[in-house]
Amino acid sequence: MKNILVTGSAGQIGSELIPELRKRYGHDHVVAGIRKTRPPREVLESGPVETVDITDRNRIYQAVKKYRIDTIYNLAALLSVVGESRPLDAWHVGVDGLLNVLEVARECRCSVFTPSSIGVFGLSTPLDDTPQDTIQRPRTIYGISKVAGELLSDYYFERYRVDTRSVRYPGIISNVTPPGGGTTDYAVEIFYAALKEKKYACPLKPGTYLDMMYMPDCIEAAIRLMEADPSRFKHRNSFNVTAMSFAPEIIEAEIRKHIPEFRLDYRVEPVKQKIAESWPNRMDDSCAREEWGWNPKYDLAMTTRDMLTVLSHRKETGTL
Ligand code: AKB
Repeated sequence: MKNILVTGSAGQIGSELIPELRKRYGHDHVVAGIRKTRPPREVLESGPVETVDITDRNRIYQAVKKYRIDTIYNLAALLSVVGESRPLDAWHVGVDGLLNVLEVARECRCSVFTPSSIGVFGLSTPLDDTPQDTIQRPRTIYGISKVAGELLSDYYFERYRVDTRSVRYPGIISNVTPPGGGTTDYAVEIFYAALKEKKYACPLKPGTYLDMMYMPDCIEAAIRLMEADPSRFKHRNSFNVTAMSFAPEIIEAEIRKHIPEFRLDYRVEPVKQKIAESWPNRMDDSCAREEWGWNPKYDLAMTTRDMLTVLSHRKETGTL
């Protein structure tokens, strides 16, 4: 039986990963590490909760000892756009924080999952069918800290045999906790706007293709990778993973199949546009498929149907 600590529990991924981990491994075996922001009620009430700020190594150490933790899902991070307005914080949490987690993991023999991102790539990377092993010269502090995180995680594996694993997530589409501060957030906001206002002002230009994934696949990727037999790994930090790639006008067309009156216009935000243009159009994730069986279930049509079903229900019950 595993004992798991999740940092960044109030975030977009943490608030949905924790309930799934608790379902699979037992409610008392999954500790939600929180900081200032409160996670959803379900996370707070369904199992143990501890205050864990990853920039404080001692707090991580105490939580790991108290709950005899053997696996850490280290989700605490600042996303790409907010990182550009707070670069020192982005580095402090993304790199100093990760180093603290890795040090505790080395001492206490924990496995560590840390999400990386499409943000690790830049304009000198091949943007179509982006290979697993390629040039990584990002221009954002978020991307730079994620590259550093990938390298540190591999270093801790090579040097100390800490079992570090990670994936390069694309934009994540979800309906529990909003992402907040990312370049790909438009692909979540568009669904709320379509239902509430029947229109949306998109911050990215038409033709801006980006990789995306629906939350159930995002969670499956993390858990499946952490459960995988490492004897098949040729890589660890980090695997390209994607489920779909689209530009704003493609998701607009998909939403209009359900809400024909929906209209998209464009109010381009230069910071987001510049970041999006430096990220892949579509990654090649064949290494993840071969080395640990990555196999996403949700394409754009299924994601759109499910998002609109869930959010429509919330609209009818007055909770949207
Ligand atoms: C962001 O847009 O910053 C994130 C990411 C792709 O890493 N969603």
